[in-house]
Amino acid sequence: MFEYAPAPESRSIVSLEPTYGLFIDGSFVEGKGTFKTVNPASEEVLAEVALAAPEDVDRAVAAARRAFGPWSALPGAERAKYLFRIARIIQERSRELAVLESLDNGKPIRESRDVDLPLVAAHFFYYAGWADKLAYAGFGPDPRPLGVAGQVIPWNFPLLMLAWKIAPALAAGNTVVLKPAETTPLSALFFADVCRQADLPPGVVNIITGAGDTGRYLVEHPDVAKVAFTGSTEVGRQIARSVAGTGKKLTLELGGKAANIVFDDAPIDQAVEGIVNGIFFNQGHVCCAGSRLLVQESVAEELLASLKRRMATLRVGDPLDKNTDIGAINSRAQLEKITELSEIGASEGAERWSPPCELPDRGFWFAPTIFTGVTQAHRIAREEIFGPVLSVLTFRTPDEAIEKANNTPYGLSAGIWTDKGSRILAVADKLRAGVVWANTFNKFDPTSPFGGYKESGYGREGGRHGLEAYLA
Ligand code: TXE
Repeated sequence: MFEYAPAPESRSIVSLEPTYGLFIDGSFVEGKGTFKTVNPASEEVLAEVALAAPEDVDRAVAAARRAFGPWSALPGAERAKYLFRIARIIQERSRELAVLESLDNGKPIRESRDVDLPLVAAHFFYYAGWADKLAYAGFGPDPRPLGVAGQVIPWNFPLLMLAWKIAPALAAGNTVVLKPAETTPLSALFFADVCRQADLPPGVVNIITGAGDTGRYLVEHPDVAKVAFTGSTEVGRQIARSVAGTGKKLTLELGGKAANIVFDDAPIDQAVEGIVNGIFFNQGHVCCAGSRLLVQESVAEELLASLKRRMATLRVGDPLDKNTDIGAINSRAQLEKITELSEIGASEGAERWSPPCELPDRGFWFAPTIFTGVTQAHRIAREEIFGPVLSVLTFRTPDEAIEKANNTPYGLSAGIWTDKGSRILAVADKLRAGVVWANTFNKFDPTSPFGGYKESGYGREGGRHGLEAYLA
């Protein structure tokens, strides 16, 4: 009998150096210190990476400042050429970058290859198309770039978050200093190499690696004109405070606790796929994850039975195996946070269920988990877990669903599953969420603005709105 057993995507496609420097003014340079980045699926050290000290950040910001004059003076069509070139090189190197992303982050190769990388290239193509049209697009008669953008990104979609931030910044004529997260610095450094390959003028993009202190120094730097941050609400608050009164333009994309609402007329099989995608995609390390399932009482039993059957088919394991559905948790710290909140959920009386699954001995892993019998008082219904853990609540009427969905300090995204188009419009209108998906979930496109209300932050990334954040 023929057995289909494809080999894991080879990591040999990625050639890693033992050490990586900071990318400043078009060259890799040493920093004051170093730190290690590990593969979360094996805990092996992938590389040693420079830790940027304040004087390194100063150098990077100074390089970006020098580059700003000539870069912003280029005709938009010329800037577009660089962005198109970057987009094409990303496409050419997409297998290498996808494997790298899965090694450093732990996400399944199927996702990095089929979701992250195509979207990264799409963002550069999309914003390349804008670079020569800014004057005619209603941004005002003379839209101007802001200057040096200081950008700090998280570890859940390292290269995609970089693309969301760098592509519009460059299209609008700004220069950039970007700091990736300390657990996933590698793809940003490979992106620096892409910039060199594209002959991007030195200083237009600078990548500094380091932890929170490096990020804080960057966003507080007086020569940074624009701050863009994606990460925890707590750090977002600190940044908002430090930027207040400085005249810097700020966008924040923070946490979420999205409601995925299933009405009794929804196609159940389709809804189950959407629920699985909503919470288990990228190990649930997704700010807009559908982490609260609100299901109408009359179909709850049927839906949960079907969801459990589907969850039993999910494969947890080697991120480089094309059959893997759920990869490694990005870090020990994140695993501890997920474990702690899951224990709290059980101790507060919710019922925990996971399918039987064997987890590897080494590395950071968490089985797909659902909690039923959750009430709004439970911490797992209120706090962002940022892992493969779903909290299930029920409702009887659409009004109750809306009330529960909005009962959160966050407001990033939501999902609606129903057969009635009129209900989609009526409910979506009342949900206080930046993105509402109907009969689908976690769909992204460079043309669509993305961002939140309330503690999920402010400002929009993507689409035309994403450019406004980088224009005076
Ligand atoms: O986030 P941090 P962490 C949520 C999620 C997760 C929790 C903690 O719930 O469990 O946050 O994750 C840099 N000034 N999200 O600790 O610390 C840091 O180096 C400037 C949701 O990883 O916010 C990294 O590059 N920068 C989120 C980035 O901020 C600072 C994605 C994010 O790290 C800084 C990630 C400071 N004072 C976590 N302190 C989402 N919205 O998708 C840290 N950093």
